Amino acid sequence: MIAAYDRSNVFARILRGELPCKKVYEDDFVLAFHDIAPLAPVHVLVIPKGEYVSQADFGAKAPPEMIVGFWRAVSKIAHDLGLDPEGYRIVANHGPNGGQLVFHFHVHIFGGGIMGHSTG
Ligand code: D5M
Repeated sequence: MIAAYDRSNVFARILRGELPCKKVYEDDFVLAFHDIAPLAPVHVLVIPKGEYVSQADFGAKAPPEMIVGFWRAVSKIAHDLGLDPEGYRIVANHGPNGGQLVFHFHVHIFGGGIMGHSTG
């Protein structure tokens, strides 16, 4: 069961500047920062600047320019991190069965090594 957006979630607090982060990139649409518990040599989180619980909520409710801006930023960040030549993985966990822990939509960028094919 995915609850309504809770403004006290940790990524909302980072967006409001109430908690620190190791910022990688920011523009009008997104904030990107290093994951606090990296699962790959490069592990960056990209979050939209809006109140979206999950990828489904984002796809359903975000204005088209936000959706385009978000995904272009994901590609730019991966490129700027130097991940393009060897490749990388992007993951969005959706809901409890998907392993989502923070209920503010985010994409994980994993890179810097060969990713396995396990679903975790
Ligand atoms: O992933 C949520 C991710 O968020 C998980 O990989 C840890 C990370 N996390 C949690 N708190 C922080 C802070 N404060 N800074 C950076 N990264 C953080 P999910 O897809 O929801 O399972």
